[in-house]
Amino acid sequence: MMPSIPEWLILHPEVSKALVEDKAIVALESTVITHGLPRPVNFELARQMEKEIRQVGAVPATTALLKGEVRIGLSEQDLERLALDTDSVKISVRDIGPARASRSTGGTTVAGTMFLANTAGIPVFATGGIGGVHHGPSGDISADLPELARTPVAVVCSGAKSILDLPRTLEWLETFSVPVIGWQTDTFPAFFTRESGFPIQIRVDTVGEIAALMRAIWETQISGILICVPCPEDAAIPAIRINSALQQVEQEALEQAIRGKNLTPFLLSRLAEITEGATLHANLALLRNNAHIAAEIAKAYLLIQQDDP
Ligand code: PSU
Ligand code: MN
Repeated sequence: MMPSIPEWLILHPEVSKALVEDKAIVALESTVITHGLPRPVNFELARQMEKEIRQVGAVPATTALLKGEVRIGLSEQDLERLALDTDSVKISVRDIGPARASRSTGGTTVAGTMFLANTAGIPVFATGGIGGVHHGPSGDISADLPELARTPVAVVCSGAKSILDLPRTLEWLETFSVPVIGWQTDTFPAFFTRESGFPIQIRVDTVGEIAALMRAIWETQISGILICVPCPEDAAIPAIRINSALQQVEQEALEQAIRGKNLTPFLLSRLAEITEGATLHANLALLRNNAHIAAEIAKAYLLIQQDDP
């Protein structure tokens, strides 16, 4: 069912058609493109994620702001422009209005994308890692968390990097009643590493189970649902290999007083430099895999709605 779309939200024709025809759609964020990955790998990855989704028979809907226009679904040309633009900004929910006013181009974060996907009536969204509670005394908590607490979109991710305080992040999600689901896992994945050792609430093993869970949850509460998919085994990095690099980049951020919205991009890019690209391979593999699984979830969720409305 097509919700009523506000006039400021510009849907790609393929996405509006999919909404009208009740086809499976997967929303994709774009901060990972503009600030999470180096150029030109970022463009290649963005295309590959869209391709994974199409191969499953769903429609990709990458969200971004282009010269102040709020877009859901980008043409390949738009995607390329966004990926190669060196002036693009990082857009969370509170940045959407100001970015419209200043006609900025930028990538939307998990929070920004959830908000826009929900406005368009798209319930499934794929990404790499979510923001969370940072280590140390900064008090930095990503706007991804409160968005997960209030916006009914299922976010398929590989947990969060251990540049974040994972136990505190999980506590936050519990306090604000966000269901956390493990895809074939009993612990929260730590992005490059498959197992963080921190237990999560529910484990599921099939997309059918996830679809049923999403429905049961959304019948009783309005919130996001976090679906955690570990990095594919052949690309994952053992915790022991990644931890010293993580400690080093955190120390650098502290010394250089990097804060606020610059913190996550700084940590990500330094991490890739220090590990000489070793992290990049895992990053790309998990993003593609999450896009694929999200597309299957979107299809299963649509089926369950149609079979038993
Ligand atoms: N974590 C990653 N890669 C990313 C991000 C997080 O491993 O690209 C991006 C996501 O878009 C996420 C955002 O929503 O960073 C969180 O930024 P902040 O902590 O400033 O809210
Ligand atoms: Mn932050």
